[in-house]
Amino acid sequence: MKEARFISLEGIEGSGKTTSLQTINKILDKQSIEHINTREPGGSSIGNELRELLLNKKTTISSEVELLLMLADRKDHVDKVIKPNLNKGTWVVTDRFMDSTMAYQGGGRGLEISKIELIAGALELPVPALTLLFDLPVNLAFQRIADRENLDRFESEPIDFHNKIREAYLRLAEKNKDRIVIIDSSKSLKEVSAQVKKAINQIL
Ligand code: Z5A
Repeated sequence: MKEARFISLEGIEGSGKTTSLQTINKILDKQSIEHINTREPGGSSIGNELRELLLNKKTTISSEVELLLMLADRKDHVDKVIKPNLNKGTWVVTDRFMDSTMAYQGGGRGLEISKIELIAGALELPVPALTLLFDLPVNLAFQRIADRENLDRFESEPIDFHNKIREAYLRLAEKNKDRIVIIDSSKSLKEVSAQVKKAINQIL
């Protein structure tokens, strides 16, 4: 049995993570690799309740409380879903993980990165073997999701917030070249799928 791998998908809103999950699933299925798809926030049962709270536009919380709720969601997700699956040999592909917190609560909300690292450091979180960062200009991502109704608490933030998040992601990629692969998500679906295949094949 191949050692189970932990893969995370990251990027700004509408960057194409969910779309590329299908490509990844096909590659893993072809190799008969057992895997699960999960997401944050909301990957565990209490996580679903936290997700509702975090995405609800009526929720008014400070950036610090938002950070703590994201980390609470992550700890429960890791303990109940991610670690048990990796331990039994099942690969885990998660739509968002720790880099989202660094980019959104750090880059977007402006919380100090060292403080985020200090709190998260106490939680014994696994580090993904591979992170695919779906990168594209914010205006293109927003054009792609323009027909969405009822924007959530993050989607309703101004464009500048999302630009800061994109920049924070690119800084993370620069610092973690061993793990983060940038996917140029501004390209066609076919071209994006080819980039994803290349990255996944490298860890097979
Ligand atoms: N958040 C946080 O602040 N801190 C944290 O620690 C964590 C999360 C874990 C969760 O939102 C929010 O929580 C998120 C950050 C915050 N909010 N924001 N902003 P979510 O899970 O509801 O939303 P999301 O993760 O951003 O998903 P999304 O908006 O659905 O985006 P996506 O999955 O990356 O994109 P997609 O649905 O695959 O694609 C979007 C559209 O583009 C779709 O119509 C596709 O058909 C189309 N598409 C995709 N690729 C292409 C290409 N290549 N060409 C043309 N069209 C394309």
